[in-house]
Amino acid sequence: MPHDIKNYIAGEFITSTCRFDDVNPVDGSLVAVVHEADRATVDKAVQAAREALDGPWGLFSAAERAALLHKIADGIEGRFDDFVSAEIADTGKPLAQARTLDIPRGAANFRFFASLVSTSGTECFEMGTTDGAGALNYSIQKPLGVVGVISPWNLPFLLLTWKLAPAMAAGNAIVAKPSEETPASAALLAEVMHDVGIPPGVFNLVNGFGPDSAGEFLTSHRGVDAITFTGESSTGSAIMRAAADNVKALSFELGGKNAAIVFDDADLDQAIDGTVRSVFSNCGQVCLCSERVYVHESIFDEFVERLKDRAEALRMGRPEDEQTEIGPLVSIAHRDKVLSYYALAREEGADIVTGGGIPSFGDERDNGAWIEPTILTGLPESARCVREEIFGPVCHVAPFASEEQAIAMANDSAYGLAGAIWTTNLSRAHRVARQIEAGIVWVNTWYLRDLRTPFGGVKLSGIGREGGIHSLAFYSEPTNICIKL
Ligand code: NAD
Ligand code: 6OD
Repeated sequence: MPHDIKNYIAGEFITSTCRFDDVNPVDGSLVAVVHEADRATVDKAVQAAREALDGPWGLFSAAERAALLHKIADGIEGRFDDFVSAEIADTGKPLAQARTLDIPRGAANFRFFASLVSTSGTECFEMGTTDGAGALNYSIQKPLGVVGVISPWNLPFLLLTWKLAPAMAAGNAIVAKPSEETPASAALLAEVMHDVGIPPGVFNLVNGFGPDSAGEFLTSHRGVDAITFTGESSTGSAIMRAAADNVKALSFELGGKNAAIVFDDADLDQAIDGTVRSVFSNCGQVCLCSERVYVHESIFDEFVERLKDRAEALRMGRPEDEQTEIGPLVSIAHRDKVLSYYALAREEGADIVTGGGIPSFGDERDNGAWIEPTILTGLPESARCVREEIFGPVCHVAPFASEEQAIAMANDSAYGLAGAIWTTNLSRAHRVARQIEAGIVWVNTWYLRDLRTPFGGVKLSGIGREGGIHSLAFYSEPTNICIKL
């Protein structure tokens, strides 16, 4: 019997008459029935958040907020297996990944920002004055107020908590809307928040869709002071328009069409391992995944052959199977989108090195959103498949002749989120990394994360940076106090 996923407002779990299905992409089975928040429900959530700011939460010290954040992390760890099961049921991602990345990172996000807010200070400037007595400037950090958190489906828990934790650490009150595709881990988090005693209204959860639903009601709400959003670039544009009326603060982590560059001096085993990870992890549904792989012409054929062998060896299977390396896409609708790019690649003249279709299992998985890992070659750089984000287990591999050409090809994109460089030449690594137009560049690795570092994108890939002090800076409003001595 599928369970109900409710909204959580002012410390209470709220039902709704309008409901939608949460579907498992492994086999199309029903995971839960989700109560959709209408405009009045979103109004209530924003009101509850505002009242929380005026209540005890507004008076909590950073140390008190940090202590609560640690309790949330304890609560997540205490129900670790429930979170893992919820994330797997919504996304179909392998158990091994949910257990080692998605859920531990959720808890780590709370612990990290708890410790950062407990230890961070503010600025102080002494200045001279004409009377010789001087003046002292110091700044204090206030919360922005009510923060709307809108999150996507690819790493649902990791990306929700990545925004929630610093926003709460900085003293804001939250209205969060998870993706309609993946509401289950957020609903569990509401239970944890409730159980560990987060004051009512500090964390509110509303479920629903984007346009003309909870997403739009929240982003256009005049009682919301800031929106922090992760998702598609086109959704970012829509949210920007909706948020314009009361000039909300915005932090956007958007789409990518990330390049990997493999030089002829790369450790090829390492480069192949890393590229398999950077193309196919989470079935290609990580915003940081490499969808464009540029390989020096002298090693191109060998690289493509070895990448093909590795793609074909990926163990596709049920998420609960410890051996599974790749699961389905998140939904049939998303699979239709990715398949339309596989068809477009053929029309555009690509060579399909491997994949290009959907697997057949002969069991209930044929009702799921499974797709083949796919490698393309032979497309011109102007092809739509090379320019547009596909967000599936697919890359296009192209040869380059010189370092300058590789950099130019990597930068010839409307996006600028992440890049990966594979080389054993240290000077080249530094020289090339700084020329890549992206917010994050990895050298001889991929998706290695230190939570203190700035995270975000340039061009269509986002606005602003989060991570470490950059998150606390976004979620806080500094006030300068100038004392004439
Ligand atoms: P999406 O933009 O379709 O949806 C994200 C969230 O926005 C969902 O909660 C959705 O309901 C909501 N939404 C949709 N339309 C809205 C509207 N008009 N107003 C308010 N809310 C609205 O993205 P997705 O398909 O869930 O996620 C995949 C995309 O996210 C990819 O483009 C990927 O690159 C990007 N992404 C970026 C990062 C990053 O850090 N840069 C991280 C993860 C995913
Ligand atoms: O690891 C993170 O902090 C992060 N924001 C990852 C984003 C992944 C995109 O899909």
